[in-house]
Amino acid sequence: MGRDRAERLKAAADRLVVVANRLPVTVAKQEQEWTVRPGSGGLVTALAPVLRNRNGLWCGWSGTTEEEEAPLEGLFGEAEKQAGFRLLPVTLSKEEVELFYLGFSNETLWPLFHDLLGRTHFEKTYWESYLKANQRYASTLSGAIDSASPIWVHDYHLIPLGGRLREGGHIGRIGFFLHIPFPTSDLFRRLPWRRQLIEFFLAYDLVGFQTRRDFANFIHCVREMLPDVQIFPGSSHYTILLRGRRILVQHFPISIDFQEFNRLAKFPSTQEAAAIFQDKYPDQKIILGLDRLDYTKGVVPRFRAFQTCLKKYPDLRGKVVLVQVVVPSRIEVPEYQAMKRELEQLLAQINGEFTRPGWVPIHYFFRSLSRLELAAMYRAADIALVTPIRDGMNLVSKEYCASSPDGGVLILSEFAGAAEQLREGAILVNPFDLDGVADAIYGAFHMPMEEQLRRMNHLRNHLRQKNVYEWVNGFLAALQEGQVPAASRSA
Ligand code: GDG
Repeated sequence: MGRDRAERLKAAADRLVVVANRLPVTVAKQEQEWTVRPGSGGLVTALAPVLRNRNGLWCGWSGTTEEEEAPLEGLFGEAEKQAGFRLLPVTLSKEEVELFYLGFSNETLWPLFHDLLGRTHFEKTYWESYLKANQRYASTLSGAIDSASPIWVHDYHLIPLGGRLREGGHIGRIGFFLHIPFPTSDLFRRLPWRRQLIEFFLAYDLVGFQTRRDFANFIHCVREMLPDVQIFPGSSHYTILLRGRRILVQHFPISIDFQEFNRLAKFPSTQEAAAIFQDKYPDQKIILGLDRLDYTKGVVPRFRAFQTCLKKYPDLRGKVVLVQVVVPSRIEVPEYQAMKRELEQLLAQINGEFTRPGWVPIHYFFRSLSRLELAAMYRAADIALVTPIRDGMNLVSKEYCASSPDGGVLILSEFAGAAEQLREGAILVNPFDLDGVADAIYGAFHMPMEEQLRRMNHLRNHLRQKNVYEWVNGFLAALQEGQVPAASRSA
């Protein structure tokens, strides 16, 4: 091998490419002028330093459509300088946004993978657009990166991307991480394109899931749909051999920047904002709900459980308040609008039933929060009520613990991926069991401070270790090595 070629390959292998549905910036048009704002959130924060160190590139949809003709080339210079890595935008057509993004991604895979068969739409045009859009991501990437660079693909919008990149001649390692749950084979089998989708998963070198349950479900589906593959279980992973290729399947529970939330919670400005917030609810314990507007987050059953609690335990009336923040999301989708209406009707009914002078049981905010507001709410809440009916992980539950150095109680759905890790310190509930959730609220209300601190310290110690940096490093190490030590392999 010539020296130049060897050097080129080394430089390419050192470079990290991340692909996600969206870029970590928001592009918007304000009064005829296009603007780019940096994005926030755990994934961006955790990946940014790695991308900076590894001459990185992040590829994703700009959020604009072809028809809008945003001058993207000239737009990202400043954002790239600030981020410290390259941004590679993919532009989708209006039709692709409807069929690929809102359609197959959010009306087919999202509900099916969250066990909601009744909400799942099976449309051939959605599937075709999904394939086409993934091809568009692949073509955009192939023209911009070296074929030897490692690539980390994120989430359900892009399952076919690895296969498409291989067809285009990519030789570097490609890993995939699924942020949402993977369903049981009984559910997955309903998908008309199930076999193709499983084959697409197996085009990667590494496939990562949030929990043990997710990867066990996936392995079960592979066994059922491709009886000829060889599967070797290990202690915390599986190795699949398919047509001479080795695919590693493992779980990597995503986490948060613990130190950042912990630090923010202790800032004087956060403590001040938290105290002002608490003063609005004198002599009441604050129960916090914070979720994107999404039917998987279980806000409607949560309201019903709170109603059950107020009926079952009248002594709590006037002494607790449920502060529910719903952050606008996918609001253009009719199902999300319907959910918002249902939620607001129920809210009016519960508040109508129980409000009395000086006390309103549910305080509802439909808006997003600044980081300071978020930190202050976490800090001020006596109880966090996190009850999704299904969730890949759920970062809110982890952020609440990191922001609660002085106690607080986490009530957590057993159907959130986070329950696998947080079961020892949290009170686990089945969100469909309204009485059970009501009892958990009552128990949390009366939990002595000593027990709160014992549980919370346990949760915080866990999250201090298992933070988002550990998650990034774990995934990238597995992607790089591509194999696990021989000792942990067994047939
Ligand atoms: C998917 C999976 C998985 C929310 N509102 C505001 C705000 N947030 C931040 C929270 C938290 C994040 O958004 C929400 O994360 P979740 O994990 O709870 O939920 P999804 O958005 O559904 O995420 C999920 C996750 O991917 C990661 O793999 O855990 O299961 O569904 O970080 O803090 N932040 C601010 N203002 C808000 O109004 N600043």
